[in-house]
Amino acid sequence: MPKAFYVTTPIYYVNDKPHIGHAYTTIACDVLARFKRLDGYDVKFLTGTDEHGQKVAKAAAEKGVTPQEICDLNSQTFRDVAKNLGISNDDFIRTTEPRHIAACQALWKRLEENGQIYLDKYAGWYAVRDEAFYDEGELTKGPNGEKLAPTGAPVEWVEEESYFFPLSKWQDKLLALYDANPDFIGPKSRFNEIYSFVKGGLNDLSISRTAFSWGVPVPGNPKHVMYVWIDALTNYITGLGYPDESGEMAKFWPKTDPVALHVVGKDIIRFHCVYWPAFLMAANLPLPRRVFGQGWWTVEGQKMSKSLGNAIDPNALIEKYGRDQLRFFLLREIPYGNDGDFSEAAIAGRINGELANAFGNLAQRFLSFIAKNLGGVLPEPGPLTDADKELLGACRSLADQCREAFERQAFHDALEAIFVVVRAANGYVDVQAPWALKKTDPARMSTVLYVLAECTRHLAILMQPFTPDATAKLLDQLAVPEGERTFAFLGPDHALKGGATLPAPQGVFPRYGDPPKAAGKGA
Ligand code: ME8
Repeated sequence: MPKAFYVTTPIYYVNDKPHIGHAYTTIACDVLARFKRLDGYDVKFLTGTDEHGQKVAKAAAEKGVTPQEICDLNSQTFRDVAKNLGISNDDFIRTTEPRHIAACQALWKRLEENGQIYLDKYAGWYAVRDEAFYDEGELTKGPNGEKLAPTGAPVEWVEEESYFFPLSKWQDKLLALYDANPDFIGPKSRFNEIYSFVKGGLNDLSISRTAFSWGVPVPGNPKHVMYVWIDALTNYITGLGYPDESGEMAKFWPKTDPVALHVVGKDIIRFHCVYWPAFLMAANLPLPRRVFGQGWWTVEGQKMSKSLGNAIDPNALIEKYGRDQLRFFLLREIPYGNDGDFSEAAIAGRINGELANAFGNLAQRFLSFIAKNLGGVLPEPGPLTDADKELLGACRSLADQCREAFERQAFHDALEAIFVVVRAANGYVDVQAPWALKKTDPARMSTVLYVLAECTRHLAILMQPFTPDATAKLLDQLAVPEGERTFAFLGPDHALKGGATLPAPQGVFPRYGDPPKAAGKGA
């Protein structure tokens, strides 16, 4: 039985269009999903849109359209961006779908049956922008003396009848969960942040609203709609068929040995690491395995926002640099989990320095040599020297290094390990100088070319999650059959077969800034 892996992005609010911050999370999840599929896991990858709540209702009213219209329009935009980014999600959930409304109502009823919901009155502060309640003590003062949420969002005073979830009673259970599972929250800094927040004591949570109607009706009392976060978090199990607890729920949300990874921005870890596990425990449902809170991108030092008009459209970057290049850049540039500042100058540097000059050039150097001098036939290797063994040994240890890094969502560590080998392989070409061996020692030349091809096969297979289009082309050029591109083929029993005819080489990682016709030409 293959092992199961379930990965989810946050579901994005449809009040606005997707920008590079959303694309970042979705790309990270796509890379995780692709990696695990290549490693033999049975993977489910879910993304989607969060369509209820006051924020979306307000955005619709400002545009003079119905909430459903703005949802339909912007949800499609998120879907289109995902397609353009080459995202391999298995499902796309919209919280306005009947399957989701049914799941939310089923979860609500279950909480109610378990005595985990009570009716009372909420009087306090609410920030529509964050869709979050705040205590008086958390608020700060804005430039005009106005009250602001700690995120800077404006707050309004709300007083209404509301259903509550007794979150305060779950403090000990949550702390016990974190103590028993130190990997439940990553990276470590976010674990510490959540731990001390919960340790500081929890208030019961208002989980319904009556001031507006754009939400999932509370079963038995449709004057109330569910608080958008209980609705939104439920998407992760709607996507598995909840309330049906067999099928995908049993596989990807198992009672023991959980397999689900929620990747979210650091802005919403409290919802995922405190509220969500508390709701699940209160409903006697299993838990996810881990929540990873990624860092925040600013643009030229500033927060990306609609009002500043500096939100970066991922489609424009794909158009300009290419989608593999954008995917690679975002995960290579900043250690995953840290904040980063986005600047276009850095993209070109990464593309040219690493994809084109280091990796692309490595492949083109030996592939064009084989095409020109050996009629495109991959040579058979002769006896291996220490240098050959060292390079091949470095390649063979890469998959495990990447697996270890992926367990921590440390894409930057996996990529660094890969690029250590790319640089070693380029050094090997320089030292072995196959072009010089052509006249002096053709047998040795054949071995060197073979070792380079085999090394590139490893690198290309492991780079597939990051740069799927280019590596597919590169593996075609190495004549690696489509069914032999998984990590199972990186083991000691598999290697390229000498004598294979290789297709005509073609650059797969063009330099940014070169005229198109020169793109991808290796040295
Ligand atoms: O919070 N840098 O949706 P949302 C990095 N609907 N990541 C960023 C980013 C930035 N500047 N801006 C956004 C919501 N993100 C809820 C989620 S889940 C049950 C409900 C990413 O549209 C980051 O992952 O505001 C963040 O958590 C997510 O987009 C929030 O998207």
